[in-house]
Amino acid sequence: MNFAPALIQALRSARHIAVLTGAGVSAESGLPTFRDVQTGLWSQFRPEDLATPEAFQRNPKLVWDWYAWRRSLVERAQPNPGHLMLAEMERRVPQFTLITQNVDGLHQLAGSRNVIELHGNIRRYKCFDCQAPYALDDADWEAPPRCPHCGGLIRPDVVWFGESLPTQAYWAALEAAQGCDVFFSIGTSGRVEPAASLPRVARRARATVVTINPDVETHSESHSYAIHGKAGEVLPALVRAAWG
Ligand code: BV8
Ligand code: ZN
Repeated sequence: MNFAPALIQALRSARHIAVLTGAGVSAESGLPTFRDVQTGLWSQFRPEDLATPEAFQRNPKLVWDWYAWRRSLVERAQPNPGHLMLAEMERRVPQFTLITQNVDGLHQLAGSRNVIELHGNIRRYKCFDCQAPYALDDADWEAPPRCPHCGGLIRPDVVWFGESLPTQAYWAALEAAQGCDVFFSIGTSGRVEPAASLPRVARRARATVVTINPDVETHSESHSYAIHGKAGEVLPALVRAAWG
């Protein structure tokens, strides 16, 4: 795999690299992306219909079971070379910000340190009403437990459609997009706002923008590169080409 010399040069001279990842980065860890057809039990639902506060209030058990199923997949998943190479890239540049839409926690498991979780984390739980964090125990698999403080339903600590992003996380992501020299957008279909606008924010701030995705055709224009391929294959080659 070879890369435009100007891109390699931009990486080597970058002071601050920011990366936005989506479900595609975890695909090679065996986790289904949102675009994948929902398998089996969930084939009749769309994520947008399950990942909402209304769906949870209407049918807490259904939404709870969907997250319990996804969490069981996440707990068996291992970081893949794409995750590992992003942790390696962080060690090679003066400043590195990893902004993820994923809720699987695999970037942290791969060793990434500065991780902004825009949409929360499926391994964390909290009370729907008072937001108090809740330590799930195995007995809770069957149905959403009740909050010991207020009796509210316990839910996954993820951001649902129609819910605002954690303010701190979103501002930090905006700041990184505005201040970085190179902005990667890896494994995301770019359909969910406001995360999807971050690459445009970086472009407007004159960063070099790099997209890595099997559904783009490789092309380069000034300060904007698209690389066709899987994150787990492109990132090892790119890190090797830039930093040996
Ligand atoms: C907000 C956590 C407002 C939960 C997620 C109309 C009505 C209501 C709302 C809206 C509306 N129009 C717009 C909105 C806003 C809405 C939105 O954007 N909706 C979409 C559907 C249009 N956004 C929101 O509601 C957000 N909140 O706007 O708040 C507000 C403001 C102020 C005050 C109050 C409220 C909240 C959005 C967060 C939703 N939560 N996740 C959970 O996980 O269960 S979103 C979830 O879907 C993910 O986190 C991610 O963001 C998104 C999925 O996208 P991707 O990660 O890109 O995955 P996808 O499957 O789509 O694509 C995979 C890609 O990988 C593909 O391109 C594929 O080619 C590629 N790929 C595959 N294999 C590989 C690969 N790439 C590399 N390597 C590979 N091997
Ligand atoms: Zn509570």
